[in-house]
Amino acid sequence: MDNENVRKKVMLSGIQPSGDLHLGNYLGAVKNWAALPDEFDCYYFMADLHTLTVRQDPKELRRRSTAQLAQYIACGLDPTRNTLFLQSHVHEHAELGWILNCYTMFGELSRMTQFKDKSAKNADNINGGLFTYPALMAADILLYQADFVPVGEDQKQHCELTRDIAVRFNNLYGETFKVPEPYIPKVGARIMSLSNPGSKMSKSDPQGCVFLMDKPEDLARKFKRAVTDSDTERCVRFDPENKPGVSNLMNIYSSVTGKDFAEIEKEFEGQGYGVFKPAVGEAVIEKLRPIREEAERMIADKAYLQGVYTDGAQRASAVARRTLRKVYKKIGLVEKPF
Ligand code: ATP
Ligand code: LTN
Repeated sequence: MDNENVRKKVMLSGIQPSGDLHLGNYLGAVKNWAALPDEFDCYYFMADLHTLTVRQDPKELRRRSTAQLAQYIACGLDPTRNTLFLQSHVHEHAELGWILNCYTMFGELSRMTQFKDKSAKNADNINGGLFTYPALMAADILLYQADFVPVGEDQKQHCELTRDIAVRFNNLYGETFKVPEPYIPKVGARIMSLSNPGSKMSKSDPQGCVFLMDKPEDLARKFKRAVTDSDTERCVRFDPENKPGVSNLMNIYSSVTGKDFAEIEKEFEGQGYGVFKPAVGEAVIEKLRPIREEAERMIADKAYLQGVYTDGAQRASAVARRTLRKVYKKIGLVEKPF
């Protein structure tokens, strides 16, 4: 099976550089991606075109796009073993995105819950891109003939639509696209907000969110202030239903130390939250320290990052170009002679 000629299955995912990466992105996504290149041919990108569906500060978007690349690498995505690139650098995404818009139904797009949520949050800017976003996401995936798409729960609906678009196109024009499957990693960490354990950790809630680039003193403060539960028991026990705050902290502690819940309960037996919370903070600080330091070094080395994203875009483009050419031909566009 080690035969070089056997095509590895393709894995592809992206994160929007609409905020800095946080512990949820790391434990729920990027950390798991780092283990995959032995088995899969992996493509990971900064979904900068998607980010434009919500108004951005141009300077911040530019900063975050390359900072996110640095963080991907610092989290363990080796650029020699994974194809890492900026979505906007591979123009085939926008081109196939347009084509697939013409194979995606208004009714389908209207049913997307993310569109409904984001429209409610950005009532003054419900633009066309926000509505047709899933067609661009389908293009991202189908260009690389991806077998698997690692995503969280909230993106499953978009993955389903991608499959429907691929099948529709294949039925009309013959086998063109690989029909991808969502890939839910075995260790699926769902990290909740430190300030509100009822909702997932998200960049839109900075108080309850642990950013990978947070300074140790900020991390310590966030964990000290983490909301725990108002039950009278006040012991460290895993019980997501009745003790969501403590259980979330245990989940975080377990993910960064590798200890299981029974070990953690034993370790903190007889001790209150006043000991447990700073201990979780300390473990996270130590886990994130080398990641932050390495990312900072790379962010200061613009030439290095530029080399990585140039190489990544060239490799990605070579694959994307092949699919796009096939699509153009199938739908009746005249082949470009140059
Ligand atoms: P938003 O605030 O816009 O909802 P987000 O911070 O939740 O964004 P996404 O860009 O939607 O982050 O997520 C990128 C990836 O990180 C996805 O694969 C998602 O499943 C994962 N992820 C995001 N938040 C968490 C979380 N709290 N726990 C586990 N995984 C997460
Ligand atoms: N929609 C995703 C980001 C994203 C993506 C993709 C994920 C854009 N294109 C292709 C997987 C595959 C999000 O908002 N998290």
